[in-house]
Amino acid sequence: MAEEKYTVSRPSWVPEDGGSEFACGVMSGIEGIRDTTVGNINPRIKDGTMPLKRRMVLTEDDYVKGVLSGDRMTLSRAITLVESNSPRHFRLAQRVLQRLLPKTGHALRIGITGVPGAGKSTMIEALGNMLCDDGHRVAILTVDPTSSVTKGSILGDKTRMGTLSRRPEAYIRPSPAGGTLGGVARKSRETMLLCEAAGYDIILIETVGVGQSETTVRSMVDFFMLVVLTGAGDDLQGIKKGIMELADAIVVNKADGDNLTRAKVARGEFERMIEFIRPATPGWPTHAYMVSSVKKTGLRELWDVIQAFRQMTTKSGVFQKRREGQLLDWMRAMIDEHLHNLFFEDAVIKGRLPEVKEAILKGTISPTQAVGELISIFDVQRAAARQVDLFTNK
Ligand SMILES: Nc1nc2c(ncn2[C@@H]2O[C@H](COP(=O)(O)OP(=O)(O)OP(=O)(O)O)[C@@H](O)[C@H]2O)c(=O)[nH]1
Ligand SMILES: [Mg+2]
Repeated sequence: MAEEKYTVSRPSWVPEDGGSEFACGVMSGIEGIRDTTVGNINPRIKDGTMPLKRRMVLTEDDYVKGVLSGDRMTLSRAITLVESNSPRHFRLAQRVLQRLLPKTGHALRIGITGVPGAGKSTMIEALGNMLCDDGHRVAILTVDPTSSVTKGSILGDKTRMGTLSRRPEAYIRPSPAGGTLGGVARKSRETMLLCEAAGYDIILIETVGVGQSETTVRSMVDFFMLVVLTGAGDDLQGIKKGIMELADAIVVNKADGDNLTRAKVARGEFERMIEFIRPATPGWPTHAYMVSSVKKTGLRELWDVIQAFRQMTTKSGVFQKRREGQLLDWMRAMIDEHLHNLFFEDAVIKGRLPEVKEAILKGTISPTQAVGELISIFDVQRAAARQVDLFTNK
């Protein structure tokens, strides 16, 4: 019975034959641990004179040194810190990031999107292994605003990337759970910076083609590829022109076995379609390529394309210019989100909003008038708050 209470269950994504490299375990809670007679619990814990030992708290220095030395455990904890919604963690995370910033930016950032089942994870597994063999250190992140702790296909990716997740040169981190797309985007960007500071020189970011997540990932990577399937045909697999406009490469996956001929046809079709689309990167012609992630063909060629892209855009200055633009866009997006939250979380605005909405629907006030009124209420509120700050010397 005593042993039963200490059972450690492994998370569902750990492969069946996974060894000790999957250090993570979930321990079931023990009811009434302080007065339990189970096992050899320190009597001082039992009588409450010694507090239960918590996980060692890391200081700002611990985080910085640990991440810079490439320690995976500290990197994971730093990412958890960045993902935390607590204001105290947020402040500490920002101080850590500030100190790590000079060590970031050297990695090549690659985004991968495509419909569910297109083979993104399988491709990342194959490409990632190849790059690790070449001597690179590869971090794999996923951006999936729909995922949460209990649902979301991405959680299964550690299993799908079974061999890669065991390699010391690779680091896989699933999407931060839940939250707004803006929140997920900030956390993913900062996670990317942490991985760079930890010495990963290639960042692969997978995102499912839902909502705005492709645009978000495009805004944080240097090279963006769209993974497609054969049989594009007339319906274009529901691929919107907008997504094709974001892509630096279109990769027809599953070009193997019976599918090879269809893949060739699809590649030709995509090539023809691209001609009518504005390239995502100035001076870089987007093309369609064929790959089999299972047979591992076409991956070397794809990597050569990515290398050529880096060389060409670095030479033309487009690479640096895009990164600068991304930083400024990020700042603007965060200001937008901050102001948005400030407004909608204001108690007075919250109180007034229902009646204003009702008045708009009744037609007694126009949306423009309503906005004018709400903004002036908000302005007065802010001014009053500043006055209070002034008097209390805050
Ligand atoms: N024949 C063949 N099958 C493949 C290839 N790549 C992926 N698959 C299969 O396609 C299925 C989906 O692959 P995933 O890698 O999970 O696809 P995904 O795009 O990551 O899917 P989501 O994460 O759910 O959006 C799996 O059963 C893979 O084995 C390939 O190159 N050839
Ligand atoms: Mg996947």
